[in-house]
Amino acid sequence: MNTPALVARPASRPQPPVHPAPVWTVDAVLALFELPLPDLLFQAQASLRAHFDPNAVQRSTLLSIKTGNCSEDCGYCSQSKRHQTGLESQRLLSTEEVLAAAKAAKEQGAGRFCMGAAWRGPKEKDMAAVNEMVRAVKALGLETCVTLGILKDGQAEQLKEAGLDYYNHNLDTAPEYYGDVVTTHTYQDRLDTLHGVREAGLKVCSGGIVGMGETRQHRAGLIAKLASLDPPPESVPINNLVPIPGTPLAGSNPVDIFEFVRTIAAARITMPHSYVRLSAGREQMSEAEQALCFLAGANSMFYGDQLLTTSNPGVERDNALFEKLGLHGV
Ligand code: SAM
Ligand code: DTB
Ligand code: SF4
Repeated sequence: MNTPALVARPASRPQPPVHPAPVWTVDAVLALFELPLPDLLFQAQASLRAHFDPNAVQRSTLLSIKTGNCSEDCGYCSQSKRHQTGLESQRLLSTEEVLAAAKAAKEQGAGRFCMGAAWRGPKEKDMAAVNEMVRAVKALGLETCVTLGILKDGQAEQLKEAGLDYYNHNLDTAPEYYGDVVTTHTYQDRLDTLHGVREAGLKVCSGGIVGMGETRQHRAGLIAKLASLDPPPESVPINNLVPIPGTPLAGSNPVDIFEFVRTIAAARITMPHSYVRLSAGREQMSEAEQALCFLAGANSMFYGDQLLTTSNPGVERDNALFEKLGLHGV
């Protein structure tokens, strides 16, 4: 019998997995939405279990580092200066203020700290302060994420250099519905920023909002667009619209919970390697509704009592929910 010779392998660095994006058409995603709910949930669970620990939930804590007085007219947003929402504006926080919040988030168990600014995009003079915040938060051993709006050439590279892990920039809805929600920038502006973020070597966090008066076709269009980014975003936040009095979308009909769950499941199935985040809107959901979202493949959430300008279930409530469901946070 021949004994196989032991061959020394050349030392090689582990390579990041390459997941070429299959092209998801809107019709193919619509077909998922139209499945009977048990079939859809079964597919979503199978996909989750093939790639992730199905009982682990990634937890990110949000902080608004610059609040309100935004030039843009996004119809859902409390922070646009064009909407009378009564929100109090707040200049850019200091690094010390940000660091105190990040330390508290870490102590509570968050794995990632996300800093959001109500800007169309950062001015060059803002970048030094934001870079300093990223460096300081990263040094705590937390993953870092920022959402600053549309980036100009070179800004994503600066953030990468400062130690940023993720850039959040949502497509928010289907391309053909975006103009009904926002008129001060375009869908193409959003895609261009996502492209620049990728080119700079950052991880992408991009998702959208459900419940803005869009149709099922639009929801499928959003998911198809996200899934067809090459590669797809590593993190996909699915927000349920938080209606803000004074915004144009305040009176939107709330979307049926099963339709929201279907959107999560469609994201899970079409982006099997991504974290799908059950994002804004949990405050308005029952525990059973949130549990359905986890069954549909959500494996990430915002953790902490505050989103950007609205509230989120506090850590005690979330810890109790995890205990009841047998989930663990990461
Ligand atoms: N100004 C930056 C931008 O627009 O990209 C970053 C902050 S912006 C508030 C980040 C995201 O929060 C939006 O793209 C949207 O998906 C989400 N969002 C804002 N207001 C919301 C609301 N009322 N309900 C649900 N999601 C909301
Ligand atoms: C995302 O998709 N949702 C977060 C985060 N990315 C920046 C923001 C939710 C905001 C909800 C409304 C508010 O608190 O102002
Ligand atoms: Fe400004 Fe962002 Fe709100 Fe739009 S979503 S108004 S860009 S803060």
